Amino acid sequence: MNDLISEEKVKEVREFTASISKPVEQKIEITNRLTLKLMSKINRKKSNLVLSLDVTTQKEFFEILDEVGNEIVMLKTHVDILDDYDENFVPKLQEYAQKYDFIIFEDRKFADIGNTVRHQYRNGIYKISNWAEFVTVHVVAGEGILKGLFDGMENRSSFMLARMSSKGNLINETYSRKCFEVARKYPNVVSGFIGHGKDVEDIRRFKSKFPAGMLLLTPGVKLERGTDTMGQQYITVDDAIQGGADCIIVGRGIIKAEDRKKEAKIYRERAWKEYQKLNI
Ligand code: 5BU
Repeated sequence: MNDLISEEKVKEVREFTASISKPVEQKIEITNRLTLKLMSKINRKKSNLVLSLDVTTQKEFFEILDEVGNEIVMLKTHVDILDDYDENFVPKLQEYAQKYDFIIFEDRKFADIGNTVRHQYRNGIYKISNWAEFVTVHVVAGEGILKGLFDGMENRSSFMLARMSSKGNLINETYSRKCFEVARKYPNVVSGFIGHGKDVEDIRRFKSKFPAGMLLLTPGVKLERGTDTMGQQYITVDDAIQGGADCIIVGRGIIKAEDRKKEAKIYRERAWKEYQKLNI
């Protein structure tokens, strides 16, 4: 018997069985304030839509936000791709976040030793820790990265990259499981995971292994399945939400649309409809 099934597999099956046999009515106590804030905004705004606003000028950035700001629960930035970043950007972004009622999330993907990420987060031109409530983290360098980022910080949290949407990425199941182990130790600064999957069942299996109370945000989402020319892979809104995504992250599906406002509404409504089916 021992030769037929590895200890790792046994552990995995146990965890999966435990996760699906939890009574539905069992309430999980979430203590991470940012997670609670996001969950309550999702419900209040009736939106699971995170816009990935990957444009390179402030003009375009704020024009698009004026069109779709009402539809989104959270805005995901890559602040370092702006050609014309200046000191006016952050105050204006914060005004927009107030006006349209969304959370600011910088997809910085920190990945270095604790001391370095500490400075990358607080210092330099962008001073991300001053304005982004959530950031993304590759825990590849070990848990010191979370200490470097968050020791001494208040009201800040992160999403860990536990799977990626890009073709040929090097993340495997063992790595994802290690992410869950680290996250379990830092529930006050980890709100969940970025993750993707090939279909609904695959995403469900992945999410079933999450530590209790952690959220799933899924990028690589469009209205139709497909790919781009640089390795991005898209699943549909329904795939993501039915698989257990709490939010979908959508970039070009919206920002390249002819009528961005209309398109954002379509994504938002589709996601919310599916989400309600699973969360009533
Ligand atoms: P798109 O235009 O919808 O393909 O943009 C997706 C965004 O999500 C983009 O900002 C990526 O950096 C981000 N992303 C992703 O696509 N896949 C991943 O696995 C992770 C982030 Br992590």
